[in-house]
Formats: sequence, C-alpha cells, structure tokens
Amino acid sequence: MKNLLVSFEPVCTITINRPQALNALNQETLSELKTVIKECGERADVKGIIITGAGEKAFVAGADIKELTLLSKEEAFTLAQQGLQIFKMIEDCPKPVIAAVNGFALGGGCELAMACHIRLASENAKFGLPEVSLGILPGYGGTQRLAQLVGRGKALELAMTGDMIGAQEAKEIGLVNHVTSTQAELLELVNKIMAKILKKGPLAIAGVIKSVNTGYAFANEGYKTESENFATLTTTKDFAEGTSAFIEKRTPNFKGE
Ligand code: DAK
Repeated sequence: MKNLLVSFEPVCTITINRPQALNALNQETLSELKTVIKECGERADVKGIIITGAGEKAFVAGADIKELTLLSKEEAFTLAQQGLQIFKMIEDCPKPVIAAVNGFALGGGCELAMACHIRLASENAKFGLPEVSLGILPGYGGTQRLAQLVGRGKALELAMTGDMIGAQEAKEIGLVNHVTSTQAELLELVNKIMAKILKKGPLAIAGVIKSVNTGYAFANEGYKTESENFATLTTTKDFAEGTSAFIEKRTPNFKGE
C-alpha cells in the first residue's frame, strides 16, 4: 500500500500516510482503503478496525483539493458514488471501527471519522466541513451523518460556515465520544475501548451495529441529493475560484455562478 500503513491481527490499524498533504484523501488512497476494509471484513483473524492519521498534525485534511480540480462532472459523480460506497462499507462493517482523530479532520476527513462507529480525539484535533469555502458541499455523506450525530441545527451551522471546532467542542456536541490530552493517550484509549468491545460476543456486537444503522439507513433521498448537488457544483465558476484560491493561498471571491 502506497498511502496507508496497515497492521493486522487481531485489530487492524489503518494509518492514512500522506503527511506531505496532511493525509488528504486522493483517489488512490480511497481505493486502498476500500481494499483493506474489504479484507478486514473477510478475514476471521481481524476482529476490529482502528483508523488514524500519520504524524501529529492531521487525521485527514479532506479530499485532495489539487486532484479535485481535475474532475469532470461525470467523474465527480462517479467519485462521489465510490466514496459513499466505501464510507458505507465502514459504517456497515460488522466489526467495530473506531476513529482515533489525532489532528485536522476536515471535509472528507471529518466524513471518514463520522462513518466510523466511534470517534476519539486528542486535544489538538480540529473538526470541520470547509467544503463551502471551495464552492462545493460535503459529498461523502457528511450532510447526512453530521446531522445524525449532532442534530440538524448544529450540522447546518457547521456545514454552512465551514467553521473548524476543537476537540472539546466536538465532544460537547456529540461528534466525538472522548478526548485525550496527548496522541499517545489517544492510541492507548482507542486500544482499551477496542479491547473491551472485543471481549463481548462478536455476533452481539454485529447485531448492535446493524440495528443502530438500520435506524439511519439510506432510506431517505439525502445521500442521493448530496451526490447530485456535489457533481453539479464541481461544474461552477465558484468551484474553480474556490480551489484556485486554496492553491494560490488567497481568499476566494465567489460570485454565485
Ligand atoms: N488537499 C491537498 N493538499 C492539502 C490539503 C488538501 N485537502 N490540505 C493541506 N494540503 C497541503 C497544503 O497544500 C500544503 O502543501 P504545500 O503547500 O506545502 O505543498 C501542505 O498540505 C501543508 O498544509 P498547509 O501549509 O496549508 O498547513 P497549515 O498548517 O498552514 O494549514 C490546514 C492546515 C488544514 C488549515 C490547511 O492545510 C487547510 O485549510 N487545508 C485544506 C482543508 C480543506 O479545505 N479540506 C477540505 C477539502 S474539501 C467528493 C466528496 C467529498 C469531497 C471530495 C470529493 N466527491 C463526492 C467526489 C470532500 C471534499 C473536501 O474534503
């Protein structure tokens, strides 16, 4: 794997490892993630999954913005579908999946953390959905899962302002379950919680995951609406302006076109 560090048995720890881009998710990383999650589901010796980011600065700072600029509308829609599918595989995994958020969890990174069953964070973690600053919206299920976790009002505020919040606030609003002082403590706690879960009946755990998820199933039109809007937004001048501004390190000037 080029972009992931993976250690198996009995818990699979997946470390997103692109520190030069703050662990941003390019298509190659997403497809590696799909392969590993699938393998974890199939292997009897893997009992649970931990997802974290390499280094001390970032969990995942979003989708790879430089790569996003190259997408056609069709490619954007296809990528949205692929991303949704991978994040749903994580959400529906019958084995526990815990995110250990060790720094920036922005955009697609926040969406990845939200697809996990439980989120823990170190004190320096920062969460946010800054897609609107690029002229797009969260396209990997973030509009749906954030509202499920923190309620509609707070989700709308975060997704419309693009504001980043710290770990303590994320805990207060229900986005993360626990906050630790350091990254070392984060890894200790994530392993401790995982070990506690793995002492229980695996069939019962799978049943809990399935039952809770069924209540939030893809029954509504939200995910589809999100993908369609994402694809349309990638064709706008605002998107071109938002991504150019990021790359040129300046404030975007949106015109609503
Ligand atoms: N993509 C690519 N490169 C990134 C990146 C990203 N998301 N985030 C950071 N980098 C790169 C920076 O460009 C910089 O590279 P160099 O300039 O050194 O070459 C390097 O990582 C270090 O970043 P900074 O120099 O900016 O570090 P700072 O400490 O100053 O700032 C920051 C840290 C996290 C505040 C800042 O890097 C930042 O604002 N990053 C972007 C955050 C962001 O907007 N993320 C959301 C992206 S939108 C899709 C569905 C969903 C999505 C995409 C597609 N489909 C349906 C198709 C999701 C979209 C998003 O996630």
